[in-house]
Amino acid sequence: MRPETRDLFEDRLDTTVGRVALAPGAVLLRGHALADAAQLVDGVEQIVARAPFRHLVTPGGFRMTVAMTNCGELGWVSDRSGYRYDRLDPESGQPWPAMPPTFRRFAARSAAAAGFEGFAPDACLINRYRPGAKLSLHRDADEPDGSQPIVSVSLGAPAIFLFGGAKRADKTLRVPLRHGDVVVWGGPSRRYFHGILPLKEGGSPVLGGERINLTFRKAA
Ligand code: MD3
Ligand code: FE
Repeated sequence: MRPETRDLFEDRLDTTVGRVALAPGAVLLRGHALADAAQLVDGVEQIVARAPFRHLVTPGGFRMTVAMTNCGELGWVSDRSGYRYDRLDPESGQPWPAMPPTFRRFAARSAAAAGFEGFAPDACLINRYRPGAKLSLHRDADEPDGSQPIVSVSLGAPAIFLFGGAKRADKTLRVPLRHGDVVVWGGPSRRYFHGILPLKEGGSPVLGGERINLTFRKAA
């Protein structure tokens, strides 16, 4: 890429509205959730009342700095025995809270805006970042159908998203994700390595300096 082209691309990554193609099948929709943000945050509060945020333990025995919960028929969990989707919240033994219809509609609308018609998620993983929390480079590979996209919504404090490639060692692009940003990950990028850098203190007063990320998935 010629240097001036790269600059143009990096400027585009920093815009406040509009659409940026990040990779084959990956589309960033800047500010696409702004009109729905209050409803999404309300929904998260209701879910968290029944399925509180918790710091899961990885199979390697590390406690994650990100706190997680889920809604929908399936929830993503991790413990010493491995990662999996489960119908029950292991903390309560009860099914995960239902996915609010507003969440479903929002996810389907976002996927359609990126060219994926008929997206019907059955799982929504909710991640909470407080200052210092991060998500190490990983791949989302626990969903059986890789042709189904993932829709992610960022709320609250901004974070730097690391977007790699098909191999762990591939160079990573740094993409700032802010309140109201939506990314649809489909096609080859669905299996790319990605992560979140440690959240900064005082990033934004929205949500008291916390960052919430919702990822809508088809996990069955
Ligand atoms: C790229 N969450 O929950 S969202 C995750 O901000 C996760 O909490 C991050 O990675 C967060 O698994 C990043 C963006 C994201 C989500 C899923 C992806 C990017 C992705 C799946 C494939 C490729
Ligand atoms: Fe991920």
